[in-house]
Amino acid sequence: EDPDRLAAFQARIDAEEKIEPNDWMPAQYRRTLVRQISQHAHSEVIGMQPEGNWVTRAPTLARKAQLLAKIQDEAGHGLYLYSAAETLGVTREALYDQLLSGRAKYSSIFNYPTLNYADMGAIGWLVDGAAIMNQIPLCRCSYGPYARAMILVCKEESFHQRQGYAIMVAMCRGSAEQRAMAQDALNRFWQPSIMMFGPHDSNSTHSELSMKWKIKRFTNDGLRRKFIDATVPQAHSLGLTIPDPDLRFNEATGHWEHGAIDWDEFARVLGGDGPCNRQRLKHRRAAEAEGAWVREAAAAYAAKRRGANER
Ligand code: FAQ
Repeated sequence: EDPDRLAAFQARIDAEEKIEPNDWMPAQYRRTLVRQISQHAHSEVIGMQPEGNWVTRAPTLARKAQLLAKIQDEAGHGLYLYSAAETLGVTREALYDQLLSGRAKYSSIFNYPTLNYADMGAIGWLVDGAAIMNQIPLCRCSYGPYARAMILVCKEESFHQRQGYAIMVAMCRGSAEQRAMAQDALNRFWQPSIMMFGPHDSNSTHSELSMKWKIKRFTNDGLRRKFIDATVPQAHSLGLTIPDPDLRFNEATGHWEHGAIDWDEFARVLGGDGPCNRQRLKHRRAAEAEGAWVREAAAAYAAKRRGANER
């Protein structure tokens, strides 16, 4: 690529200018954004499934309505993000095909099962909590359409996080059995949640360039640390124990330090061999096939309307 154009592009990034769809951009900047935004969209779409598991078994009508609203928000985020990706010249159908064929990644977290209702609390509190920690800085991403999409998404995620924490509070104030369910949910979701931030910086392939181009504003370890610092006191105020015997507060740095992360498990999940990978994709493919008639009917109706307008 022309060095003068690259230098001018970097100067715009350094000056905090937003890059817009019709602006010149390096091919790799475009590729990185398509990859990250589409993986993010796929995560929202697949991310509906773990919670969908509990819609028919929510304990009260109000809790069912809240859960449905949250899941609908996730569908909306997915659609919004596919639209942001489309501004980079890729079609939604092509991205969807990558997901359904298993070529595209989506967040590792959604390959874990939801075994009890407290998991709805743990997902809101931890998974949405981690998602916001990662996504607030994305509101300042150098690519305009992604940055703007993140503003609405973050507002909704922050409501999701609060509803999750409220479920945890209710469970922890409940019976001994409910407190045990809350602890069990934390035990199962803690490690997968801190894995959401991705590999350590030393193993992160894309971080260096993404930081230089201000697609990412913080590194994976930087965000993981912010998340752990925010979440440990919340666990303590719930009366719960973080399932990490090596977790220590470092007085000198003012940060919590976590024990080793099971990167072998992370690699297995990314490689398609996590507890629910197959189930998640199977479900998504079935939904795609069963919804074909709706898309066909909508397309036929649109064509008919166009015909009527032309007459
Ligand atoms: N899972 O070089 P890096 C939500 C991949 S929030 C799967 O560090 P990068 C809301 C990575 O793609 C969840 N794959 O990569 C919700 C790359 O693979 P590739 C979604 C992972 O991009 C809540 C390779 O490893 N949020 O859905 C993961 O610089 C509740 C090397 O890694 C976003 O997507 C992982 N955890 O940093 C919904 C946020 N970590 O592409 C329902 C936007 C890494 O070379 C219920 N994304 N990989 O084959 C990002 O900020 C970044 O893409 C990172 C990874 C931080 C995820």
